[in-house]
Amino acid sequence: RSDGSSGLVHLRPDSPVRRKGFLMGVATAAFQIEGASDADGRLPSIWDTFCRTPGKVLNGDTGDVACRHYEKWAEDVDLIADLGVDAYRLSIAWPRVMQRDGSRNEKGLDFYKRLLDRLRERGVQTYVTLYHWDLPQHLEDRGGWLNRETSYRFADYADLVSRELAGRVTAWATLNEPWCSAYLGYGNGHHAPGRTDRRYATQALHHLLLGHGLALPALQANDPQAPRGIVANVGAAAPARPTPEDHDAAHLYEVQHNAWILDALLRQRYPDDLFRLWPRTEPLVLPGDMEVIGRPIDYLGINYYYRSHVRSDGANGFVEVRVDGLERTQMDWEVHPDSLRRLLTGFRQAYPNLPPIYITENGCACDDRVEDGRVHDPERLSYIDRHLAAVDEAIREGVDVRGYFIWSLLDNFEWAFGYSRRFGIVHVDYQTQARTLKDSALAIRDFLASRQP
Ligand code: PNW
Repeated sequence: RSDGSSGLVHLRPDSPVRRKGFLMGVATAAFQIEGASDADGRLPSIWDTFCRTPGKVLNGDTGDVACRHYEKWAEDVDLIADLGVDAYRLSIAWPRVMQRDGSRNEKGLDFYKRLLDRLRERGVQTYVTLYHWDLPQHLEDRGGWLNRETSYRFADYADLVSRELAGRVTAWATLNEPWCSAYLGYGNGHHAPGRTDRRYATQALHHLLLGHGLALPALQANDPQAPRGIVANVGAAAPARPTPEDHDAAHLYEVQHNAWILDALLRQRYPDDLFRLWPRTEPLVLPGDMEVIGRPIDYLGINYYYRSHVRSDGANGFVEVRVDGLERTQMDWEVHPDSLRRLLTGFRQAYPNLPPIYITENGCACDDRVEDGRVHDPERLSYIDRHLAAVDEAIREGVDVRGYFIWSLLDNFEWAFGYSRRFGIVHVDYQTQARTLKDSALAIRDFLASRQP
């Protein structure tokens, strides 16, 4: 094999995941790779502001340059196509394509038109996310996701983009990981805009989901051929001790991460347990909101990375605890593929109307070894292999999983960790901007080339 490894050894030889009909892709997001943060009329986003706030992002890193994808897009498309993947998941930067007054920014839109056209020429399907966390700063200045107005502005943005890019996109996703936007952005402040109040988190989440629901009819009207969905991060928790209290804590963790979003989308309600956990944080829900949020979607994107351990906080909540002796990635996240299988089968049982699922992100940051022009990352290939095997098991247990995207194509700006954590299957030398396929990418390329119909 070109990477010297034995390839995907955990994924069963007869798995449907090894067949051509199962969609295999790589993923990125605009702010994390594009750079060119003030080119061609791009407006500042909340992440530009956050990066400039001392102490928020490791080493004071910013998205100003990132992977220079705004210039190197054609080379990057070739990289994607040469890997042999079926699909590329990318996001559109809202502040690049829409001006303050809501009108279009033609130069920003042209960038995405060129990019999508080139991907199509090279035979790569495109999964386009409208919002991967880069809210225009001028909207944050008016309250951001705490302001219901932002939901309507998001629907306007979705309308504009889907009108402009109709016919060029394989599938749309409205939001990436609204839990992270709400909880990390407005709850604990680890992400932009860095606000810290639990009441803010429930309110922000409600407005994010409302924006999602409001955007769906515009996507349908402007680009009826392309399926529409949303991408949710899901969390798994195990009790730290085998006590009823800690079991309940683990349950609450999963309510807070998963049911909060999925119940709203698929049952048109927020889970009661959420307000047991967070009393007096009910969002302001107006009549009709839950029906808008629960409008039908064509697919659900799931992002999964790790399992947590939690114990009861002695009151009504939970606290995360670090358990020693577990396999962990460079993010200190536990590697636990079976949790992905368990969550997927659990969702199938809990939600009779669960739409088809795509794993829209999975991957890891690890200590890559650069040596003689090669980049050795055996942990990454093993991580991907074992998670694909878990997806295979979920499919055998009856879950309709149609595809899997590796996070990420390139090493990139890893949010609060800046450039210190590398998730790419392709190494980026930030001095020269040279791209080098890591061993994992070589193995995945071999795997993709070997697939049978
Ligand atoms: C996701 N957490 O973020 C994002 O969609 C990507 O942009 C990101 O690069 C990737 O996962 C890796 O982190 C997350 O703290 C950020 O649980 C934080 C968490 C989960 C997902």
